[in-house]
Amino acid sequence: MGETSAPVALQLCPFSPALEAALAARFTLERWFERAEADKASWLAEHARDVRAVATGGHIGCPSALMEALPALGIIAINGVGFDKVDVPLASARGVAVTTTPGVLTEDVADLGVGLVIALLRGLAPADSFVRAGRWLGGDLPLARKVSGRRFGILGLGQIGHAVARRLEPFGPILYCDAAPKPVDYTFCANAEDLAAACDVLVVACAATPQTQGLVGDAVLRALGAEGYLVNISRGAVINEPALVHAVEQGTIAGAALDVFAAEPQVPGELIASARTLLTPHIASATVETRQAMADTVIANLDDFLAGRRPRSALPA
Ligand code: 8YV
Repeated sequence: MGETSAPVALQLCPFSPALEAALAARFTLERWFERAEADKASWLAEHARDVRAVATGGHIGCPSALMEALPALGIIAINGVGFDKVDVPLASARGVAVTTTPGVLTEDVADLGVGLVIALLRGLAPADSFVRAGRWLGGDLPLARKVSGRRFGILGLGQIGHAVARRLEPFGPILYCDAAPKPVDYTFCANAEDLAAACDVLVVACAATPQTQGLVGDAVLRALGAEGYLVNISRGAVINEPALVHAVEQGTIAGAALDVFAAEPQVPGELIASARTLLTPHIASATVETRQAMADTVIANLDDFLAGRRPRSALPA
């Protein structure tokens, strides 16, 4: 593909070297996230009509104003499964396909969910710090809490929630909440509050939608209670963060393990300061193997688009 004839793609966030190389082999790539804010309008004035594709992360999506500024845009290829940061109806109305990477990251996200459950209750992060700081020489670490035998509540029994549930089955009973009961042997709870009241560890695995925005707020945290733990591998938006800050500061829940945050990479100082929290920087799909599989899916979708086919994992219009 000749450099001058390659269609233009906007890259909205950093990707793995392999994905960046594959994108660069197909497109004239504009590294939008590196362009100074002050330069963006003039760049668009000159190049907007040449942009055919946007490549982005699930956590970034595509601002609607940017979508609307790109008259020849044909595809928004998300390197992830979350599409909460893209106005899909707007994209459809503009004839823009929105693609994700379904299936390939389910196992990793579920693995991390279970890892966070165990790490939170068993205090793995403080235990590691304890040894490294030489404090073992001065005595034993305070006791942690048992994982086996707990009741696990899965908020959102989609593909990822299901994979978390399957992994947690050997540890204890599984309860879940979703829009409607599913054909599974787990205990259905009609709403998030009932689920939180009935479980010991609440794992948030639902998509971020207008319906789930702030779903885990004061009432759900109160229902989870002072012996209850919260794990979030979904989106920060599903949790009312000020309510969570209050709950961990007051000890009205026992602890929280969080991979996602409302305004990430900004993390509230109170959550960082708390001994009740375990914090990870949105790493649920961040393994070499899965990021390669995600990259392959992104590229397959873009190749479909460039060949004039409907991209294989386009969201329903
Ligand atoms: C990624 C994600 O961290 O799939 C998603 O929606 O949030 C994650 O897998 C992100 O999309 C990487 O670009």
